[in-house]
Amino acid sequence: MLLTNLTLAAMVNGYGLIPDGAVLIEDGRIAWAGSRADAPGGETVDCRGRLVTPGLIDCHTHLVYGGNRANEFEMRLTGVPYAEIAKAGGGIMSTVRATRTASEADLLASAGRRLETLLAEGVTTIEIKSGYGLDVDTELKMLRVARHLGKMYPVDVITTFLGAHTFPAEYKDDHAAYVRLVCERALPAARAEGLVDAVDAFCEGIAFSVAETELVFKAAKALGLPVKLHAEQLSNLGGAKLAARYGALSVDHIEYLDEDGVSAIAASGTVAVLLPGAFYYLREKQHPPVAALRSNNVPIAIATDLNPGSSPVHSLLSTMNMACVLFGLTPEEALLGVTADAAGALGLKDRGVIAPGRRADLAIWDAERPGDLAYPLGFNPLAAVIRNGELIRGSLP
Ligand code: DI6
Ligand code: FE
Repeated sequence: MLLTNLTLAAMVNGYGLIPDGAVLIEDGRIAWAGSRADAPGGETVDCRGRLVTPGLIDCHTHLVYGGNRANEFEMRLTGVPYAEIAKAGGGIMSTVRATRTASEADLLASAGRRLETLLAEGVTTIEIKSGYGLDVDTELKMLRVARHLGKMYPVDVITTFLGAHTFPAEYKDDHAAYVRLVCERALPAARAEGLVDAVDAFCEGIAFSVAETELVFKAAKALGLPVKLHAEQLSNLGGAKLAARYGALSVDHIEYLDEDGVSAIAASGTVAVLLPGAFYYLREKQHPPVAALRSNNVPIAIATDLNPGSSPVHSLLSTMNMACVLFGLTPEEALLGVTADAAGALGLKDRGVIAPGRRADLAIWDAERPGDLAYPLGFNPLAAVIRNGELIRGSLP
């Protein structure tokens, strides 16, 4: 299939814009991409001048969970801080209670609805974390649901084990025992069932210390799993530096990351994942060090962080807009952040750009230029999606 008459944003060295472009797809892969004038032959599909980008990648979500935390949204707006709600047994723990009692079918249904809203904006790959179980059975249940979503919906699901999300009530006076449960029981059991693609932790004053996080990383490495980290979201504990030492795929949030931390992740090739939805909902003041990330050539990804507490954001396009308005990213950086650099944050080398040999995961937009994607808020110009070389949404031409 040869797609022609399109504006191509290949996302190679920035937009990699080809105004009158064409893409040849063979066996689910991109066989060729370039100017229409140079296009090889093939069964031609006229895209009527539409914009074509790689399929979008949401590289950080907590999509699977039980319950809802609208009550905490109301509390925060009467002045109760996020960390205080967490300390009082709300926050992550209230979602843990709801997730433990939810059946796999309930979780599948609620997460499926959320997933559909993301797919309607051209998402073809999504990362989903556990972390609302905090016991062996529920962590595995969440990861099974995540894997199941990848079979039910036309999307690739990358799973991340986040047993070290917070300390469950049962272990509030024995943190060391919970860390042992995570490292010695939950993670190996999840791994044995093939449910884990990467391991994450929440390194923060209200969650895991740097030393506790390191134990989780050691357990991950012993099982041959890559790591990533929720780091320096609410304070600067030095989690990103630890993550860099373990060759982390990404460090996420990083509002409080300092120059030293930026140098460390630059040296380790770790992707910086910015989560403007959480910054927006928590009405944070501290901005991530975007200028330092740029000057150190650190790849910047952005993601929804979709979760019921700090980021009930169900739109990657809106997240791109927030990254521009709140963090000062350019629309070009925002699009790289949900394509090429989001692939990097997941350790995926086969997608995120439109180039020969990569997967033919493409989003086709009723837009004239790539800057049109980050510019509006609440407007979805998606026309069609091709995944693995097959049209799975919309119609062409
Ligand atoms: N950081 C986050 O943004 C989410 N988890 C985390 O460690 C928030 C999770 C929640 O509030 O439910
Ligand atoms: Fe998160």
